[in-house]
Amino acid sequence: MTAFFRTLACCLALMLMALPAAAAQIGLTVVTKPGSAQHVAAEQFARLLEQRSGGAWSVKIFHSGALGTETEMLQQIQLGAVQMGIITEGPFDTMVPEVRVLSFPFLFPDHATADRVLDGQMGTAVLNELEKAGFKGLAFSENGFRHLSNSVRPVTAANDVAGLKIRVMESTFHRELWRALGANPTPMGWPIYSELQQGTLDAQENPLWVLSVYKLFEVQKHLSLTGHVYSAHIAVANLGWFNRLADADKTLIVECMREAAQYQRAWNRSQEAAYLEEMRAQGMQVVEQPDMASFRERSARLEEMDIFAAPRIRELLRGLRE
Ligand code: EAX
Repeated sequence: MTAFFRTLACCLALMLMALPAAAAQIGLTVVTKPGSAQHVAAEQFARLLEQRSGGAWSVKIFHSGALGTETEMLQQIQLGAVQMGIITEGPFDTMVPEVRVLSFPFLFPDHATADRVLDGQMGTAVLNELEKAGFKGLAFSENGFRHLSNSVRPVTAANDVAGLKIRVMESTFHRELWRALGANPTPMGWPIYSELQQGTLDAQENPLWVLSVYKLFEVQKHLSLTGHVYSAHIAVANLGWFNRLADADKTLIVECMREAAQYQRAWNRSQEAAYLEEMRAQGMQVVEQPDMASFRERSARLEEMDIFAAPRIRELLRGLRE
């Protein structure tokens, strides 16, 4: 009998040892919903990390504003209430003003240039700036080139922007950009459908996927393909949490996020033509080639403003342009 129980205990112990250790879970937050650019990157990261760690890591994605606006999400990452986030470049502005260099109008002429610069030394330099605010910068995925939509009039040149009540991201830089262009900007978090519907806002600017996923074509008649700002997403982690990880885990997390970012950029770009078709089919009036020289001229003065005065900000901007 005793021998039987001993064997049984042994078997149970072996069975327990064979079970994988409970997976360590990472909370990862994005403001937008499934099907959005942020969420596609988050899902791909989760897939890669779970696979490559053999299930030792799992990822819980908080989406659709479950943790508030992107500014609030950044605060929660700083506090360690959630470990990671994939956040649009704009809302970093108040915490790490150096990040605003990424959003300088017409900085990148095309996707290939954005990739080359962000995946190179200058991208790393910007990611390193995040550490002073308690973030580990992991990778750049993308929101995409931002275009202007509004419910008032076709915008064919910068003069047409005059007085438009436009929502901008929670960012000093984006607010100043739209002031310089002559609009009346209000910084606020995402989403903004009801404000556009009710007319408290006339305009917004975002990549085309946003018009589709959030059905903004229902409340915005006019679309101008301005592509004024290349909008990166920055994947970040709480710095203290990240630094306490084993070296192998740090490497794995960075590798999976970089790969997820590459995957997501390709995915995002492959959708653009279809989104434009959809906007036309939904009845939006599209100005395909607005007079971008007029936008460039007005936005160039931003560089002379206080928000670009700090030597490190100037240095980064110069580096990104080279
Ligand atoms: O999808 O807040 C914003 O405008 C961001 O671009 C967000 O990704 C919207």
